[in-house]
Amino acid sequence: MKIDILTLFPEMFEGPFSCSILKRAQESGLLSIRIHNIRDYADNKHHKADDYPFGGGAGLVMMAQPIFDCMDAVLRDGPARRILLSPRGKRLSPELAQELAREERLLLLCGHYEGIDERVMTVIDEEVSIGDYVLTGGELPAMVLTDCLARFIPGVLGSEDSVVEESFSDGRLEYPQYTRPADFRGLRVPEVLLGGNHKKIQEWRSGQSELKTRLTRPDLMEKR
Ligand code: 4HQ
Repeated sequence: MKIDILTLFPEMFEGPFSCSILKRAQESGLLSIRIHNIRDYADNKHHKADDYPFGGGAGLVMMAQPIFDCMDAVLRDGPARRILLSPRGKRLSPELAQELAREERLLLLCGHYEGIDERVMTVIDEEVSIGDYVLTGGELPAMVLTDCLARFIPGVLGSEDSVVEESFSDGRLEYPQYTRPADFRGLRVPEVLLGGNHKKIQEWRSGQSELKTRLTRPDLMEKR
């Protein structure tokens, strides 16, 4: 899968995309991420990509021209599903992430400042939100979306971390996990996990998942 990200702050992506699973996914060719600096496409001499809003008001608005030209350049390589990260979009869910992971190519547009010239919406397919809170820009949401959907690309997770065993896949939270030592400062690992009875262990884990979910996220149980 190919993801092109359009942003005014390309440096923000350096850390999260060059570690751990996202790094490995790119190295193995399962995922290709390209970051594009919108400012590079501004046709004015100071490479200005934002301006005051018509009608007045606080803050700056991202200009249409640099975004259109950046999108044109990126889309010359072929079509992509074009997504704007925005609080007014459809809420990111495991279902949406899985659907997006099946796409050949995505273009993620990150807004900053007070907003984007509304005419950009004519070249956007859909808006996606990562939750009902306001961030300073669409960069973190683009990283969250990329991370979330990468897990659904076949081969990205090692066989040890299975996509089906994790939180939300069946509408329940994960059961508690432990590793060595069995006794840490007097805190003991539940006895059932130390014996080799796999049926008993499965039952315990399932019970814990249910208990935890009922306690902290009863809304998830409703959904099932
Ligand atoms: N933004 N989910 C970009 C968000 C947001 C969200 C606020 C997007 C600022 C400029 N995006 N604008 N929540 O808070 O996606």
